[in-house]
Amino acid sequence: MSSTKKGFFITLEGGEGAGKSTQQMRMVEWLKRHGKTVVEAREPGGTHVSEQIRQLLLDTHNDGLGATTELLLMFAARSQLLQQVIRPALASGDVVVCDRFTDASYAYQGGGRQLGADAVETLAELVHHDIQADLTLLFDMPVELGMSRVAGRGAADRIEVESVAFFQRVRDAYLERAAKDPLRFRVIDANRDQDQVWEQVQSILEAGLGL
Ligand code: Z5A
Repeated sequence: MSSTKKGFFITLEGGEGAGKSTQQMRMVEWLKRHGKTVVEAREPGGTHVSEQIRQLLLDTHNDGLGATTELLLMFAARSQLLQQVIRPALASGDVVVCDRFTDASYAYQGGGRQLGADAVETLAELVHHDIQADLTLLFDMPVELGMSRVAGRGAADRIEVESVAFFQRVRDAYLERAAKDPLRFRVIDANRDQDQVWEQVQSILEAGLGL
């Protein structure tokens, strides 16, 4: 944890349909019951400006958006979220729970779009050299299974329409990052029922926060 903050920063990562939002709801409720002040966020999004950038990013009409433009927009949304939400909350000692953060840029833009890790690292250094997640839960499952979970929920957005090969690169990039930083990452087998996944999440939180 950086010396400039007192709070605790938890991020949730994984492919689509991995169950992040489902587990985030349980986490937040559980943390509050344990007396924590919790600030929730999601990426891209979480502020007025960042939600507008999210719309740009996910709109299927923007099919000509270049990979580098996409990466820059992810970091523009992130920079605003850090300024308005994450930095103040951590400075106040809160627990911040964020559905995706910079690891998603390494996975989707670095891996999926094949921009590579160096481009992402350069922007991460610029935007939040002083802030890193304290704990990252990576919800991992086979790509096709995740896609089948979300298949019935309406029109796919601009990123969801990507190929299985794209999402396989995303998964590989996530697992590679997790292997390089085992102290921060916990890889969770997301291909189990919600209660089994939650049981593991809960024990990770207990250990991570000393509860
Ligand atoms: N993106 C990026 O490219 N670069 C970046 O830097 C960042 C993001 C920050 C954001 O979309 C997109 O932006 C995302 C990555 C990209 N694109 N994709 N693809 P989002 O936030 O709207 O989408 P998402 O993060 O992929 O969310 P999701 O698809 O909703 O997945 P989820 O939150 O992990 O899953 P869920 O909503 O909790 O569950 C999905 C369904 O499965 C739902 O019906 C649940 O009831 C069900 N579910 C959940 N858990 C289970 C279990 N255990 N068993 C069975 N069914 C389950």
